[in-house]
Amino acid sequence: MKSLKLFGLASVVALSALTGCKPKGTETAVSGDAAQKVYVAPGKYDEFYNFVSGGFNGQVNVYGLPSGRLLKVLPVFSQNPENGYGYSEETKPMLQTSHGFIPWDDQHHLSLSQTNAEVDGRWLFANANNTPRVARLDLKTFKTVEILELPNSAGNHSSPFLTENTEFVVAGTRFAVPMDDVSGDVPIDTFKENFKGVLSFIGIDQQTGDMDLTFQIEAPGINFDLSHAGKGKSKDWFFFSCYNSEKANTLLEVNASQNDKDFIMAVNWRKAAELVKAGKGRKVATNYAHNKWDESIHSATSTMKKEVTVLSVEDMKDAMYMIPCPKSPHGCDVDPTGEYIIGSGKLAALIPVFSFDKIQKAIADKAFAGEYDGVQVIKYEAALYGEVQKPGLGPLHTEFDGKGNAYTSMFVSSEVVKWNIKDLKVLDRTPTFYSVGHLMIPGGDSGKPFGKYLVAYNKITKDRYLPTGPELAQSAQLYDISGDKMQLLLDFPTFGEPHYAQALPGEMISKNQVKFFKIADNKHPYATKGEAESKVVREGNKVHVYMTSIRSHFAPDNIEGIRVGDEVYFHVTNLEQDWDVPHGFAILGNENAELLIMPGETCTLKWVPKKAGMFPMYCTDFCSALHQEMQGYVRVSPAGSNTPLIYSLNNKKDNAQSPVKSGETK
Ligand code: K7E
Ligand code: CUA
Repeated sequence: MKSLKLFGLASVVALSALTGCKPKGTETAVSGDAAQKVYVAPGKYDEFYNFVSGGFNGQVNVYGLPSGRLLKVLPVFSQNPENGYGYSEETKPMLQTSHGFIPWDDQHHLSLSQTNAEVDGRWLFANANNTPRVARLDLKTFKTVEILELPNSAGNHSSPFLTENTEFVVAGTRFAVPMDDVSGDVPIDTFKENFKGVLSFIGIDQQTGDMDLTFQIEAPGINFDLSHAGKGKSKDWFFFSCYNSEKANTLLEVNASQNDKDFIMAVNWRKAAELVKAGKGRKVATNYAHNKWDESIHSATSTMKKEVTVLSVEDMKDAMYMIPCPKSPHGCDVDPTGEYIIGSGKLAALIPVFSFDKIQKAIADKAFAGEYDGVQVIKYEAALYGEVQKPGLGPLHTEFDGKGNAYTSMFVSSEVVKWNIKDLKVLDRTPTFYSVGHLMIPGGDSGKPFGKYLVAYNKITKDRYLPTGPELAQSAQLYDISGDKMQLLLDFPTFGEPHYAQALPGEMISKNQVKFFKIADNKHPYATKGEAESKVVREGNKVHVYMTSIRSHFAPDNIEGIRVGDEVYFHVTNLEQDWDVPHGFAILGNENAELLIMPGETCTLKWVPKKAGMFPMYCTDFCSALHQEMQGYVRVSPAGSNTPLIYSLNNKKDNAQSPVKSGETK
């Protein structure tokens, strides 16, 4: 009731700001209109997929817009018991790093692949903030298919942002840290000498999407916060927001807020790539994981890489510039034309808009105001197109509607502000509930936004939902931006904490979905392509169970002769060849998670029984009317016992078709 009332109130506030009239009886009219706009009738599809960062949940979450319905949680950087990601033997290598197996991360930003600055629906890139990594998801299967660790980095925040033809994905380190080829075991107060801010440039194979850490740039030891690539005329450039130009290493809230201006750093990535091709840069010894999913074997492999090419400030002297930007900038956004670069200073009372043409002219005219650690600093006025005056308090992020308007989130004043890019006039403002962080318009950071909706991802929900203990629901809010005035349509809860998001029209990817994996193409080394092939093989204390699942039984479903201390690998192949018929697999006492095996796929659960006894196993996914019958037993005998290894399906004495079989011993 409370939230209903508040929703009504919010609408009234918005409406009265619009019309200036006294709110009376408008509540139902406004919410009725809004309800219709977000209503997606049962059985109908949403118009957009909305991919939302999972924040400290570490995953990516898929919602439908405009309904706000949760469609799926996509495991990326965290183990996911729902489908065994990070628990099954096949997926464990995806979470390998130079620090070992890392089961969690903090996921902030997403980028959809682009062709000619337009969203193309092939891949989705995601960053891991804590242990620096970039992931690629394949939008045909909605699976994480690649994770690349980033050396010489810590806090991979300014990531992943990509060029207009997905040539490069960029990743800037938030924390300046000592390089990997020198000792990091140095006094913290040697920050200014020893700490570097490294930018990573990940080359993308245009056909396969495979990532490769092509090179890095060893930049000054500043904090890189966010980034966007140019597009159109500015397509060869990346722009990074930088804070802590003071290079403080303690009490940053005070010490990194001293300078009136920090920087946007402009980097010509095409020139940098040419320098690397021409042999520039030093080889830095390091260690980083490159994890790849191979769908033909339904398995991931992890490879440790040992070296990276690093360009210096000196190498980059004609290809990297600083632009002063007030004050502790967070978001760094480029408009659809590629001409305007917007820096959102968290502590600034205005929003500076820089002109790409003016930046180029300033470089040609050498309109520099000095150097910052060897990087030329362009004069503020020489790069500035203009300032949006009195936009609100605490600007964070800006998106675009493709009609010449920009929308900036205001964290402190809890509002979205719409302004015109040409004349920099504020056109509209609407409250968010509360403390908006990122905002997103479908395609809103590409050259061709789809417009129509804007979603605000908020940091605080306070009184918007039924309370849920000390931590309240995380939340997004959907606005209609098709008219002159923004209209709040819907609140919907999200996984916490939401940061950036991307969205694209449903039909761009729905038609390309993989429905099942062909069993004939399954090259998993432990695949069992028919029940007749199912078997149990002992190799010392390792036992491999070649198991199949089909509605509604496992083969085999009775196993004896397992001993305490064995390592048992259940390699379960789902024989179904139909859309949306996964089977699950779980066994009493297993310490990892279930498996959820897609049709045609093989997944492996490792199980080490700790005591003798009877261990039931079952299918966890309600797959048919006889799903509850999809179960079996594993008998475990004490270590050293000589219970024979036998396995069976339907082992009745009168059934000659399926006799009890002896397991092989190798
Ligand atoms: Cu939440 Cu992009 Cu990590 Cu701003 S960041 S809000
Ligand atoms: Cu298979 Cu339930």
